[in-house]
Amino acid sequence: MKSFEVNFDGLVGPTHNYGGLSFGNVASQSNSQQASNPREAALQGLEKMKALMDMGFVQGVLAPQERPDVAALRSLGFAGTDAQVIERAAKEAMPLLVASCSASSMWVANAATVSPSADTSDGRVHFTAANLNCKYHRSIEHPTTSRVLGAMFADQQHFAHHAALPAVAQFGDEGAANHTRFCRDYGEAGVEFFVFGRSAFDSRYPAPQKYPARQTLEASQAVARLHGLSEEGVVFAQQNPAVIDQGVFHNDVIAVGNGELLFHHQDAFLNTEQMLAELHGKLAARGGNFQSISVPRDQVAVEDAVRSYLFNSQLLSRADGSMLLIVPEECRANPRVWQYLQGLLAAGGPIREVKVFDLKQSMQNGGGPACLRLRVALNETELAAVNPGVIMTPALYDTLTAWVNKHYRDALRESDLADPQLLLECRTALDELTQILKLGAVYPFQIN
Ligand code: SUG
Repeated sequence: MKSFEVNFDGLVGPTHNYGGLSFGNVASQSNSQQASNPREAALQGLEKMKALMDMGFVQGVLAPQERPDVAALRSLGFAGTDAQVIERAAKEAMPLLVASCSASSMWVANAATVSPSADTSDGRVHFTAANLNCKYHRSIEHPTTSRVLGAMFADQQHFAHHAALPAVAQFGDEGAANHTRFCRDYGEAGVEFFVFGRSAFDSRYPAPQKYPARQTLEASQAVARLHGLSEEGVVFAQQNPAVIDQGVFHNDVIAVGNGELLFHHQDAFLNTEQMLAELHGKLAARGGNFQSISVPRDQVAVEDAVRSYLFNSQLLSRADGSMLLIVPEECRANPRVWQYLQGLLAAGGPIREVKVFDLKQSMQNGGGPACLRLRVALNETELAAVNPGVIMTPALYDTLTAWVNKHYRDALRESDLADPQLLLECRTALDELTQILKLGAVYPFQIN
């Protein structure tokens, strides 16, 4: 049976703004308080989705969330009508209003961890929503994420959904941003690669000193258990704490994997040789030939990787077996990174083409091409069981583009977040979106 890796991209929500909310994420911190352009952000994302669809990849779309999250503000003690809740939060606790307005659910690599059916004990595709417990503004995403994923992958014969792990730091889970999968073919059993930043319970693992390690070993192990993965089908590895302290807040800022290939920075991991040997051995036992490309620090420094998001790229397999790398414009703007990429192409390895996309609106908050997509490997039967409303088509692209142009503002500053009109605009837009994507009622304002 044929199988595919489907990329579901997060549609940027109407409140996209630069809140400076993510300590440890250099771009988020340095662009704090700048005016954002939500319309441009959403259109840039849609352009990427369309381009991949036009290249023949199966492309999906994942809906944004209701923001401002009035229910979250109510749970923090702000009361009254919705407009009063927003007004009081703006007056008494602006940082909480900003957090409740974040469009951060666009970075759907953090929505969930996904294990394809070929890897799981019950032969279903498993999803665990990420608790995103390290940052308040992200920790409020998972209930709606679960409802949206449930509406997209509703068929229980093929899809199994797990609630987010306990919302405590010991089980900090950032979803697919710290997970990748190696396989010979998407439909065959593979090796799932979980990368953690620290251990919550075992002090033998070092931890970063300056910035938080968001993903714990214990969270990764729990997800692997929930998904029914076998010992032979998993490898756990630790991220180098020194690179977390340089702004590598997720592993997908320093490494990307696809098929049999891991593309990573020399300094990405601890115990790299041992880890590569384990990946090689386990994939070989599944009939695969693991390969890695290590980018040397004397060609691309960690700082350049963090600025350019070279590794936050999408590594895609084309029909002829060669690979394509989707990178953000910032890679072309960085002479060392761009030179490295030219050399990589000239070397004639598995990566044969580099395509550049303008994702500046998202990049300024630390979200590159890979952050914006959730990969779901599906066989033909499973793909047929996905809600067809969320699969990108030329008609859906046109409809979503018109929808963005109709509902989105082209400038948003912190002071605009207190405007009660913004809440109404967002709800009107999202109500229409659930009809376009045929999701049913998934947002708190539609349910309560
Ligand atoms: O969690 N930025 C996100 C970026 C997530 C990127 N995702 C992956 N690497 N997969 C984060 O730090 C910034 C929001 C603000 O500051 O307004 C933010 O949440």
